[in-house]
Amino acid sequence: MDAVLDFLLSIWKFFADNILTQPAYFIGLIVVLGYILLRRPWYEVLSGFVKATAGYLILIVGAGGLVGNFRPILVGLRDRFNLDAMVIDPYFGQNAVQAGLDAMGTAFSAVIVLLLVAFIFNITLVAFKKFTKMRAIFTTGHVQVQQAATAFWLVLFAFPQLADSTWLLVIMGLLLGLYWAVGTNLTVKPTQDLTDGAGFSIAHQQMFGLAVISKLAEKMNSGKKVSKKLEDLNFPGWLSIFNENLVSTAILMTLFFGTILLVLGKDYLTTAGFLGAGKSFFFYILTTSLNFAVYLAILQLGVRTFVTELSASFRGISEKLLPGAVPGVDCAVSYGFGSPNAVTIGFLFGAFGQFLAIGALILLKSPVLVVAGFVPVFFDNATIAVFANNKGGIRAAMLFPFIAGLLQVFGSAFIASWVGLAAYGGYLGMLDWAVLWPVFTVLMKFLSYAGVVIIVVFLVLIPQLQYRADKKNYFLITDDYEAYKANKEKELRV
Ligand code: ASC
Repeated sequence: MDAVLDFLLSIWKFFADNILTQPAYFIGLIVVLGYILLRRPWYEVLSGFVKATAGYLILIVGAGGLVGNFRPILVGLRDRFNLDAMVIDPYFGQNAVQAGLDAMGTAFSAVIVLLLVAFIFNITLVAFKKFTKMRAIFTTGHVQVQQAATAFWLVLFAFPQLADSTWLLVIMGLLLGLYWAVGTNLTVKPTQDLTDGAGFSIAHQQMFGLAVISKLAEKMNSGKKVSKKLEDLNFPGWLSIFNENLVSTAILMTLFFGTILLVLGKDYLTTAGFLGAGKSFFFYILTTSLNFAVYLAILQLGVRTFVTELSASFRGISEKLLPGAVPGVDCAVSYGFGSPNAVTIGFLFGAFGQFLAIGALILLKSPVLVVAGFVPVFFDNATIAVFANNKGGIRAAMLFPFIAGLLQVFGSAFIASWVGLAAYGGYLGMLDWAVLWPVFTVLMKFLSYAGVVIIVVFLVLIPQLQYRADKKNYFLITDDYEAYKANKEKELRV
C-alpha cells in the first residue's frame, strides 16, 4: 500500500514541479489536449505545442529580463541608503512566507498542497458553471505558488488555533479557489473587449482591481468629455518620435532609470557589482535603460507567438471537456493588445504613486518602510493602464495606475506589519493582495468563522450578479464573441 502511495506521490510531485507550476509547459499541455480533442492531425498538435511553449518561454525571457535587470536597481535604493525596509514584490513575499514557516517548523510543501486543493476547487466550480456562473480557470502557476503562500500565512494568522488541522486547509482552499475562480471570471469581459474576443481572461494578482478599474474608467468616459485613447494620439513635429513604442519607451526609461542610477551613484554601483570597474558610467546607464525597451519587445513577441495557439486549441477543451470555459493567463499577455504605450505610461504613473506613498511613510515615521518592488510597479500598473486606457482613454491610463501605486504601498505596509511578514523582509504587494486580501484578513481576524462566511457569500454572489445583469450575453461573450458583439450593437441602435 505504502509503495503505491509513494509512487502516486512521486508522480504528483513530478507533475507539480515540472508542469503545474511552470506556465510554459502547462499552457503547452493545454494546447496539446485542446488540439487532440479537436482531432487535429499529430503534426498540428506538435507545432501547436512548440509554438505555445516556446512562445511562453520567450515571454518569460522578456519578463525575466525586465525583472532581473530592474529589480536590483530598485532594491539598490534600500542598500544605498541603509534602509531597514521590506520589499513589496511577489518573490520577496514568497521568500518571506517560506522563512516564516521555517521558523515555525511548518514545511513549505503544505503550501503546494493548498495550491492543488484550490486549483481542483477552481476547476470544479467551472465544471458546475450552470450554477456557479464561473467561466474561467487560473493557469498562471508561478503566481499560484506566490498566492498560495501568502493566503496560507494570512489565514493561519487569523486562525492560529487551527494550525496543522484539516479545517485550516479547508478554509484556505475554499477562499483561494473561490478567489481564483471569481477573480479570473471577473476579467472575462474586459479582456474580451480588449482583445476583440481572443478567448482568454487574466489570471494574475490584480483581477478584482482590473474589474473595478475597467468599470470606473468606463464611467469616467461616459460624460461629455470623452478622453482619447493612447493609440489615437498622434504627436506632431519632433514629438512624432513618441508615436513609436520602442522609441518612447526607450526615451522615457532613460530619463527614469537614468535618474535612479545617478542617485545610486557610480561608486555604489561599482561596489555592488552592477558596473564593471573602469567601465563607462554613461554607456552603462544608456544600455541599461535601452534594455527596458528590448525586453518589452521580446515579451510582446512571446505573446504573439503563443496566443493564437492557445485561443484556437482551447476551443477543444471548452467544447468537449469543460463547456464554455476560458483559460485565465498571465497579465503580460495583455501587453500584446491595445496600446503598447499604455504599458510605459502605467509603469511611470504607478511608480510615481508608489514613490509618493513611500515618501509619506518616511515623513509619517511609519514603523515599517517599504521599498518599491519592480513586479508590482511594472506588471500591476502596466496592466491596469492597458485596461484603463481601453475603457477610459488617456486620463484613465494615468489616474488608475497612480492610485494603484499608492494602494500597493499603503496596503502592503499595513498588512505586512500586522501579520508579521514585514519582519521577514517582504510582501506580495500586488493590488488585490494589498487591498482585497487585507480586508479579508481583517474580517477573519475579528469575526472569525462569521468572517469566512461573509467572504464566501461575497465571492459566490459576484458572478451571480454579473449573470443577472446581462443573462442573454453572459455566456455568449465566451461561446461566440461575434454573436455577442452583434447583440451589443443591436442594443446600441435601439
Ligand atoms: C508576477 C510574477 C511574475 C510576473 C509575471 C508577469 O506577479 O510573479 O513573475 O508578475 O507573471 O509576466
